[in-house]
Amino acid sequence: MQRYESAKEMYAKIGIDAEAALKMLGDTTVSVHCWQGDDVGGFDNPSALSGGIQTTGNYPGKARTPEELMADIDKAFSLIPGKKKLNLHASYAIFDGEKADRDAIKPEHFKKWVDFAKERKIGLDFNPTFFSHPLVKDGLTLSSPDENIRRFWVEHGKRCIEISNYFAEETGYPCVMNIWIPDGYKDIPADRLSPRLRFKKSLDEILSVPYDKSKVFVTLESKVFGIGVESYTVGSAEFCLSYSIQNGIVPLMDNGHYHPTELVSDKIPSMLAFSDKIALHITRGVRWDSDHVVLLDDETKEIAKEIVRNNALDRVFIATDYFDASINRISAWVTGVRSVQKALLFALLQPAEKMKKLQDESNFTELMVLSEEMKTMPLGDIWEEFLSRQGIESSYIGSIKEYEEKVLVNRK
Ligand code: RNT
Ligand code: ZN
Repeated sequence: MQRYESAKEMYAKIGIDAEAALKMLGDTTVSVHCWQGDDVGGFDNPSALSGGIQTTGNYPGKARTPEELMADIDKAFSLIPGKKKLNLHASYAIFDGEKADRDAIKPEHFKKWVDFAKERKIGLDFNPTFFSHPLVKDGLTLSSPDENIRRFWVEHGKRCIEISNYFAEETGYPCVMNIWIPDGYKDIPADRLSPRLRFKKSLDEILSVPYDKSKVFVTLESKVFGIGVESYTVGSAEFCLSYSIQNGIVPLMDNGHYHPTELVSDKIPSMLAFSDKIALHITRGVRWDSDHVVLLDDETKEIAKEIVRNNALDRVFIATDYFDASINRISAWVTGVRSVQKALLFALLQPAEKMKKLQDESNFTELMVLSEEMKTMPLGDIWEEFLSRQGIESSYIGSIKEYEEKVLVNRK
């Protein structure tokens, strides 16, 4: 308390209202991906993870059933402050009786997730799963030249829009439905345009399903390459941005999806100039799209700054997307989501207006000095206050170890 009061005063001296920052952070929702809990496994079929993404590591305690995954999410959520949503993939359908293939999944296969969300008063986001399935033919789904394959996946997309609508109706929270396809080629293709035109046609067909656009936000995620898909990706940045803008859906950027020197933080304001809403998958790529756990690092802070200083907290759908199987998975969730929130708090505690003014006055000397001074301000004390007001302990390793010993180690 004392530390908070003194930190608050320090911020007040440079014109920053820490209370207002805490309020804004408390009102910001982070959509937490369910797939950290089981290494992107899902429950709908035994196919290995495909699509050019990979989890590495074999830390004990991976969730094997919906019940285990739900328990783990509860554990993680109890250690994560602030507003949360749960982000599901279609592959997490729960079949009680007969299984339905991806082109035939229905809302009822997600009823248990809806019950889970309702009990916890949280919203649900959704993702069609265009990977880890035998009908991914030659690495292609919505862009496949095989009409049967393409149609199967279009049908999957349509079913997912219906499920997203159901999520929004039932939970009372809007649902963000993200389309990402792994389609691409390992080596230099002979034809780069036709697959993209087929993808475009498939998206048009999926989006022809009627849905409530005030409740379901369809996003389209771009990428530069995946493992085994090094030379060409159908859903490139230019393709996805252009399609989104032209068709009134929401562009989504994952900060692991570009060349290592390209920064999503710099892309955010460009997208905000053209799109009312944008969406993010916050991750940490180490040399490639490795999906390491998000940390409070420079790019995460820079992403947060671009959201906050452009007054865009209500225009950006913030989600996490990473999967590390080499460490305790609950800890991975907590560390990653808390890092996003800390970065947002860091951004909320910046004298943004003053800094903009310095830039406009070409006073780059003072801008640099002030930016550096901000880095050693007592952010941690404000963060601790955020946690303590919600009754969440700052240090979570003890709680996670206890859960590991009691629950996770028994999963053999
Ligand atoms: C893959 C994309 C995609 C997936 C999830 C599981 O590179 O980032 O968002 O990680 O859909
Ligand atoms: Zn992603």
